[in-house]
Amino acid sequence: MSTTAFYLLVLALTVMAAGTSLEADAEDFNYDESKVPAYKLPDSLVMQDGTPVQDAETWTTQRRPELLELFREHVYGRLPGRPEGMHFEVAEEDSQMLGGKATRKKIVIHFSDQPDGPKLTAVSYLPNKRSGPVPMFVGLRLFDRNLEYPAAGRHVTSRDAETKKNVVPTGFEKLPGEKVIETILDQGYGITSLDPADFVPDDKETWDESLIQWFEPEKEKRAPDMGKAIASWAWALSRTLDYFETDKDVDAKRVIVVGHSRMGKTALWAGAQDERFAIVISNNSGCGGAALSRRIFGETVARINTVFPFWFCDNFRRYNGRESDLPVDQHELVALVAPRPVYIASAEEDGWADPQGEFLSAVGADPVYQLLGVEGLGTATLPRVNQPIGGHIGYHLRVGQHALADYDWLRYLDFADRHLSK
Ligand code: GTR
Repeated sequence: MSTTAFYLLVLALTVMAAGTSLEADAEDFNYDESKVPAYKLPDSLVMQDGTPVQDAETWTTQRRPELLELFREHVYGRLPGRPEGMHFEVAEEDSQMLGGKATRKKIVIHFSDQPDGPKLTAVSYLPNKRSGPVPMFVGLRLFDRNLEYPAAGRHVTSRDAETKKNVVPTGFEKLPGEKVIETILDQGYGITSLDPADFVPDDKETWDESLIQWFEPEKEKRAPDMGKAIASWAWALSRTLDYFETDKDVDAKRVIVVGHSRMGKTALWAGAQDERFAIVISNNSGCGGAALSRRIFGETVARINTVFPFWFCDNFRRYNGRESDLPVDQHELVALVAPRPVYIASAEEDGWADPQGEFLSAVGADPVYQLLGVEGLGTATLPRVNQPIGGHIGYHLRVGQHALADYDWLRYLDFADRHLSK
């Protein structure tokens, strides 16, 4: 065989192998702990040039900014900051929601001074029983804002019986989600939800016909470290926090950013970058969220970049099948929240998101919390199911499937009560 023919054969085999493994069903990925490769995590407390980080000052002024840059450059991408001319409009306010218990506000966040420029609508529920500004949960798709009576976002990834494929959640299960919202309000918190469809849709076909074109209209000019969907969703959470700073009903110093699954990845990235978020909560965030990439358990970097090519920056694709070359791993994303409280939650039957890998990220972030003088997770042993643990790093492994369930919400309320004086 000639050299050219040999290379063509190798190329064809590689393409075929990639095609089969990446489009294969989730079942074909590794769920066997004994098959997790040996790996060495980057040390959060060592600078890229090898200098050890021995005090809080070095962490805050050197290592933290260095890690943020690495995540921007290699994983989530960069976006501009707060835009000039941004302004807010309370488009609707109804104080008779949920049987008179809640006020709903629809807030239009205009990203420019042009009335028909890019914008999004945030929907907030505030408890009417309040004596001052309330602490606020905020996230994307936390409830269906089109319903009169909001159902908390409980989207469950289900499995199609015939094709055996995971069905990507698009809607909300109208389960007792209302109850959760009522409980949140009864405990004195507000809740705000954004819809990605407003500004960068969670859709492979249309994501680009959006705010992305406002960030950089010319495709050819888009750098491989330009932020895409997850970066834009996180950006929008920070813009919503800009709004909270102007709302007298909201305590902008007690805002809790929370998200499930892809929006859990987003909550972590938003909270890592924007230190104004008081608490960060990642629910079943998995690959590109809390789960360690190097474990290659469940969803992999190659798979996520292939099926969702619009979530992370293009540079992240360099690590398809080369997780160990990443200059960071996800425990360092959790560590970027320190010393603020962070909660990582997993579900027992959610192998795709690698519960053990999510737990190990929390363990891996612990030394940074200790360096900063607060109690982090405090253990390296995976707790039993439904056994919340931790100090400023909270963790639980819930029984059941991939979902943002009532059990999770109740733990987040406990955690917020513990860490935010009301
Ligand atoms: C899956 C994806 C996961 C997770 C999940 C979800 O299809 O592979 O990374 O984000 O969707 O958002 O529910």
